[in-house]
Amino acid sequence: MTSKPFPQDFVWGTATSSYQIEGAWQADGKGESIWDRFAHTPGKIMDQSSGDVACDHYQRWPQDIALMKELGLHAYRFSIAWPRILPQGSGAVNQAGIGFYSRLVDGLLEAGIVPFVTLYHWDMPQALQDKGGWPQRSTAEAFVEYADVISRALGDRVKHWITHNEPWCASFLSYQIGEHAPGLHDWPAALAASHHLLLSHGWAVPVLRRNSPGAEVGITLNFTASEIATPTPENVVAARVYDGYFNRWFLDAVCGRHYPADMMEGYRQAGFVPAGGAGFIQDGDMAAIAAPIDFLGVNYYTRFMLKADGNNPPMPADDAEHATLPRTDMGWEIFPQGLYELLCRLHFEYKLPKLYITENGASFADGPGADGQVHDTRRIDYLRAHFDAAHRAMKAGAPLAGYFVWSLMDNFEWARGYTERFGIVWVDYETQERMLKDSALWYKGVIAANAFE
Ligand code: IFM
Repeated sequence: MTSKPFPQDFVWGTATSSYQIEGAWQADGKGESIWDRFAHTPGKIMDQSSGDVACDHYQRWPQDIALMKELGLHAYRFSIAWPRILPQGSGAVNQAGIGFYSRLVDGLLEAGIVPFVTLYHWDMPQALQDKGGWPQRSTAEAFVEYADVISRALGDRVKHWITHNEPWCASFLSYQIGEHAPGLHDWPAALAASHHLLLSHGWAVPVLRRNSPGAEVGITLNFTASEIATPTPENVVAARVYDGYFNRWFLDAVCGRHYPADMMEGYRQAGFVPAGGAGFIQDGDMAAIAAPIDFLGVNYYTRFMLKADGNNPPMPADDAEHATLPRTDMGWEIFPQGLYELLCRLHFEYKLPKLYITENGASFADGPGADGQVHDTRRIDYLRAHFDAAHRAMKAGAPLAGYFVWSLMDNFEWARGYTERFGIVWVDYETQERMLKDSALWYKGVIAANAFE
């Protein structure tokens, strides 16, 4: 096999998020988040679990940094729990929460690991949801206050900021599909939420730049390949619509192309936005959302196989019959070619200045075997195939600057609780012991060589 080298300054990292790993849900003045409330509501989480303890990273972060160092990671992407900083969402600041992240950042820098900080990975203060949450414009205003407070505190040391993680999840998955907190089934609310998430991003960008001189600022979007088996005209439209719903709605807005006209029209026809126009969009909003970014964070896992469904406008249906690729434990088809095509598309069609893969990885349940080790070869195969796709896209010109494997360690997988394991580090939730899986050792080798085979 030939060795595939990456550029000298390529950033190799791993990613996590606050609610998924920290635990300590009530510690040191933290406010309740929408995920605390949601997970504590019976029936919402598959295994009836919550992030109350999770990986106890709030206590064990020095040990977790030591693991990162052992792997030779260049960078670590984590998120800040907004309710630790502003327990009520705005107003009173909780210095103990700031202190936690300040120590974490210092610890990372001492270990030679660059912090990539995400401001919002879904754990909004419940107090803001009580006032309506993301469908309300005031939540975007509160977010900017939060961005200001935390970037004033950390902006001297943190030089990579991500405003939001996967606004599709924070809006449609949460307010329309109802699988994530706060668990609503309301299309108009989801559309307004998506707009206010993006607006809060656009408003926060100049604030982050002001408080963190020289920093790189971006946003992370999640993308899925929208595939069809048979290219009938109806199916081609179905794929385009799904791409509009999941990908273009966010990407076009951030890139200054406004919301896609075809999607807006579809939503109008379905009655999700009023005939007179989307009332949640005010003058100047689209320009604010299009604030220039230094990079786009790309999260990619899988493809969706789709077919037209005339009974369910404007959404297509799953084409389960043709979704025949091998799957991860999430049930997601393994489709590395989609990552190659995505990175090329972002480069050639959207001309983005810089890309980081801020998440990519696989859930496989493999645990310790007879020898006590975790031989997660399927995860290694998954990562290798996706590294290869990224490598090919870079050869084609995509400005990919780094890759963050999801996830550093097994953690709370949202509505699926602890039933899924995405980590390259095994976590024993009884003892909180951590153990490097084979994939972590393999990744360590990739980082050391700056190449893979
Ligand atoms: O665990 C999540 C993460 O929080 C956001 N992106 C997808 C991951 C796997 O589902």
